[in-house]
Amino acid sequence: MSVTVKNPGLSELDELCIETIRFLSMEGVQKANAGHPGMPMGMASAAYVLWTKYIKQNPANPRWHNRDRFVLSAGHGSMLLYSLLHLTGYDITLDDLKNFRQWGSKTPGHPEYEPDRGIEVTTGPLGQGISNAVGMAIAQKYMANHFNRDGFPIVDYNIYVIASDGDLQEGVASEASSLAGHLGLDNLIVVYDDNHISIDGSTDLSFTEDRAKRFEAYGWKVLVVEGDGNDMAAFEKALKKAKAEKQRPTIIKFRSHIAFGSPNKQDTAGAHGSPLGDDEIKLIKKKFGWDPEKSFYIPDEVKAHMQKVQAEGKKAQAAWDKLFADYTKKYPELAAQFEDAAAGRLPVDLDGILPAFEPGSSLATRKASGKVLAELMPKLPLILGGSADLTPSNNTRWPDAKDFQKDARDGRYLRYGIREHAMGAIMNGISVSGLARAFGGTFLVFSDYMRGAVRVAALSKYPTIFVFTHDSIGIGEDGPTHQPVEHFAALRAIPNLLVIRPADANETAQAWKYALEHRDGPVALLLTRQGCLVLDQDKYAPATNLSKGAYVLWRGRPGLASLRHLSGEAVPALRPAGILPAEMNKGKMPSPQEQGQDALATVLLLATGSEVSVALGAAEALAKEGIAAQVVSMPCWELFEKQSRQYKDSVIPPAVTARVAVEAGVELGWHKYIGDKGVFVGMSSYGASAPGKVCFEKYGFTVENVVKAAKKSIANSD
Ligand SMILES: Cc1ncc(C[n+]2csc(CCOP(=O)(O)OP(=O)(O)O)c2C)c(N)n1
Ligand SMILES: [Mg+2]
Repeated sequence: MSVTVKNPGLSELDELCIETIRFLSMEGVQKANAGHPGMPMGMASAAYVLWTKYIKQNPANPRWHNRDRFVLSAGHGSMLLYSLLHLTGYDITLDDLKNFRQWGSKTPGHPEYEPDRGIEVTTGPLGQGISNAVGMAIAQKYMANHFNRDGFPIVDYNIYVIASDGDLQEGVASEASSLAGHLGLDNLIVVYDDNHISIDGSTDLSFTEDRAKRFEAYGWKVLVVEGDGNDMAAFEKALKKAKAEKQRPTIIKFRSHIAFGSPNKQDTAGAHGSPLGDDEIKLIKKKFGWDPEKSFYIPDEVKAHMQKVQAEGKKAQAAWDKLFADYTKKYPELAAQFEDAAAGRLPVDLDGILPAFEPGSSLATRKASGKVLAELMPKLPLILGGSADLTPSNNTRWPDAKDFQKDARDGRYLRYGIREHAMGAIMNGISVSGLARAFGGTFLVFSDYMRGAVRVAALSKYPTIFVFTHDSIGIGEDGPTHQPVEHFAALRAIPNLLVIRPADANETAQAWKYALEHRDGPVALLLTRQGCLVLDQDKYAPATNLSKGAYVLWRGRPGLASLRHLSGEAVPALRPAGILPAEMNKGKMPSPQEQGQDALATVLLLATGSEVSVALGAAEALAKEGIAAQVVSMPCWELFEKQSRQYKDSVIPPAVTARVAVEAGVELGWHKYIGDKGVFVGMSSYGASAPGKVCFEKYGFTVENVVKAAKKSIANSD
């Protein structure tokens, strides 16, 4: 096959490799009859050079910690990444390329997080990838400072990104890039595919600001590569400059042409998201001197050349392994910490350090969370905290926390600024770094602003911890703009996201324990602004039950004396049916059976968070009237759903159809638990501008109203 070398910086073999990448990409899309051929064709040269000459990687061990990270932020160009992965020997076969976008294939329409196959993050929702990369760069800087010692650059890698017009237009990328500039993340190199085209047509339709000046203003180094997307001499010059930069992140504004080489489709929006068509593909192949009848064809010399990446990768990792072995001898504790973190092990047993909160007092769960972090964070050096400019409200900063800044890479508290969406995406980037994890706070109502990142975390099972405080109308005077009502339901609707809304301080401690030990996806902690009574764990079921998602907290029985939390008197509570003695109140209370009581309550009161105390008050009032109410704390629906049928039936007995749910949010979802005869005490409109207590009263979160609801539900059930 004859190839004309016309591009600076490329050999004949390079040209052939690039053409192979282009053609595999367009053919994958054609075979699937869906996808995005234009971007891979336009960026094939740059991606090839980056991938084969700059990115440090070991295809035999895609998780090798010291690899460079590559993020295809323009995830619609996934065939570009899959072609590179296949040609350099990752676990993507030629058949996988032919099965692009098919059910169960390793080559989904957009890259989905698969670190064992070289997919560093899920991309496709534009703006997420480049923002994840900022988190990856932060994590690299922090860990380099933490682990590296003189002569031992254990953590020493860069983050490379290919981003498109859409990436740069998205607000999340602006937020993240602004922060990256502020933090001087010189380990971040973005190649911007400046192809002047997006779906609607020319970028002149909507995107005319000076992107170079914009990034300069963010504090980035900006380099420009002109030409047709194939001047690799100029591109390499830029890459070298970017690598040498020691103060700022770099963006290379790289002029390219969508669907490069296509006689009829190049530079058209039509090449963005539709197959080029068999005839056009033949024309392209002919133009480049390829046999138009051969498809998914990889010349032997291309195979051999691109597989050299494997040998180089093995060599690079072997050198690092040797370095790490010496490091282990010299710094055994650090090396052990590194290995624990890489294996996902926490350095301490959390049970030994979780604070216990004394019953009887009132403490906002956000404040309890702050106290938990104060105990835990000094012992968890690879967890990075932060807030989107609500630190004093979110209580996310622990007493000896140090800020992460350009001149303080040993800090691990991130000042995200008022950039919720970027915070979400950056935390995701930190959480896939392999060693570090992130949590960060904002008000629950602003979870909407970061929902895009929360969803990707859930889809990809990133272990990010989202801290959402001020979780209801209980926040009071700020009014309906700041009072979440639909947000519990909105977050619970996201599959794989554990939404935990603890009832008091001790449940909050257990929620943190669960979140930190849970590595198989993100967790959202929903915390109150206002005080919540700290429940007596000797009297009620212990907060360790939180791990089951929902549990029987207490059951009133007819004629029971006042509860201590309301009246100061101590009273025995009943152990509910189906709960084993060991799981109950440290074995102090006799079971209903032992007491000769009927095992079933008359009515169930289900509640979460700050409304659990209201439900307890109502249960007591009902008990005085001779009605046995079973109070169920339900901090995490998702965990409850994972329990056995038997357990679930013991907590919410099917035979008890009189049920009330109390939650300061919308009803959506609750019918599953309260059924047709149940009554929901919650919100059906936005809140109001008034003190929190007043809001609680006006919207019916009172003992009297819950008692009324219980009686109504009992009447419904008769
Ligand atoms: C958040 C988000 N909004 C919309 C889309 C749908 N979409 C996919 S690519 C694209 C824009 C394409 O333009 P560009 O980013 O310049 O990519 P190119 O066509 O140059 O490859 C859009 C709107 C998306 N993937 N993510
Ligand atoms: Mg474009």
